[in-house]
Amino acid sequence: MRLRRVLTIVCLLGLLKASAANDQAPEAIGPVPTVAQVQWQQMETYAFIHFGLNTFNDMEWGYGDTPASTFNPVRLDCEQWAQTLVKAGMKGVILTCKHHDGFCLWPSRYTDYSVANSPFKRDVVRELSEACKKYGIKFGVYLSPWDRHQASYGSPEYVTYYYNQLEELMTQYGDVFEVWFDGANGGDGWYGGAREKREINRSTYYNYPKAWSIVNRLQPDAVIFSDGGPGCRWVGNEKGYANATNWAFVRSKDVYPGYPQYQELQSGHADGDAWCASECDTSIRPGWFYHESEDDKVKTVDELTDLYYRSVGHNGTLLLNFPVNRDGLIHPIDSATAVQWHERIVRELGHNQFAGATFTASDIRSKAFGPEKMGDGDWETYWAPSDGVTTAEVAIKTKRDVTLNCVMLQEYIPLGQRIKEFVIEYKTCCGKWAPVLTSEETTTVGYKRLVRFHEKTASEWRVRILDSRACPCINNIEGHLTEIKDKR
Ligand code: FUL
Repeated sequence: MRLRRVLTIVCLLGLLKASAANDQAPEAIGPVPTVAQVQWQQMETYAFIHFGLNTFNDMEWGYGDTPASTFNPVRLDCEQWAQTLVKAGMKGVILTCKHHDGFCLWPSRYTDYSVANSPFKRDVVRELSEACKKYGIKFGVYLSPWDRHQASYGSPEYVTYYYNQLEELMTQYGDVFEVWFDGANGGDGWYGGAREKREINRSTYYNYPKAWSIVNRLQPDAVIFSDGGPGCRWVGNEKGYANATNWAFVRSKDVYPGYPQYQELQSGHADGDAWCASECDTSIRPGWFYHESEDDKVKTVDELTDLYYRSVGHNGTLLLNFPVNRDGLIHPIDSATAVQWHERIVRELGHNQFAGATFTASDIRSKAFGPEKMGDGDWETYWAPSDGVTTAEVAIKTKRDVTLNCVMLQEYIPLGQRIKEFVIEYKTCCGKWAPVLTSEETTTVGYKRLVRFHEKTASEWRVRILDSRACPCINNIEGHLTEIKDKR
């Protein structure tokens, strides 16, 4: 009798302990993002601006020998850029403060090859950074390491010059959200002033860790872009998409600016040791810089929409370039297209058909992590099953039949990227579960995964997690009907 009572007490204590443990959030599974990396990924879409001497010389990679006097954007209006970008849903903009030709859009005290010696004279970096503040978008910096103008390029002196310019940009223009370290180096390039080939060892010459320490010291919240981060990574193509399977990790010891196996970056490294989500960069036109001959080659709203699903919807961000024209303005074709594209995305993803639905999960770690957290619109709350549960399902019952061709999933990434494989199903009219079938792999999720499929109509849906690195933590599941019907 006594023994039974003791055993009962022991069991009760055990249960209490277990439920207390379940009230705790799951432990993070590394690698995990910093707060700045999470905030950066939440921006989702932001703009690139390529503008400089190339704009006036109809070039993509100027040699650095065209005179500063050719730069004269008489109608330049950075407020027009910022206002256009806001209407296009962009949360920030990164400016080519200096491209490979070495011409500086700000009056750098370290060179005379800048706006200061052009007829234009004005500081474009200042004007854009101020317009960003005025219109509420973030400001970022591109400073090309490769410089075809500087006579010292190739020697240690140039590297000091580069750091000095970086310091100027990090201290003179307010907060910077991202700094872009371009891996391009055109190994056999022809150099303007010296007219010779100068080869450097890309992985050692610039001493990137030192450059990054300058950014970290002066702009601690800035995310550093390069082929392998450390803040965010190149996606391994300039077409603006990531693979459907896309890990936010890289093997930090393997990847460096100029990494030859860059195609791997389209999916990241499942076994990576560093958090380094992908940024999908592309231009709204074929070129990065403005060319009149490309006025009729602006990407269409359909093309941009598809890219959104394959960048933001594949656990990346979209960095969309606008080649500012010789007047110093975003061309009206580009701005009209970008604004219509944004309106289209808002239309397509602005009406969640799972709003008000009932969510039921196969396992819940505790009430605080219940399945309704996926439909509450709060990004900080999420559904999580018990520790060790790596196969689980969530069923969604809508009040009436809904027609969908897209499901959005989001993981709570501060605790790491977890899901390795999933399937989306709907209940057919004869009461059987069937997969919605997509033309893409349904493997990783990450910050955001948009899965498109042929239209299906049902009131019961489910997401089955088939494999996960640890118990899944999902903070959002939405159902949508996009305009490209039956595309996939
Ligand atoms: C590349 C550069 O060579 C292009 O000119 C452009 O700036 C693009 C964004 O990155 O590496």
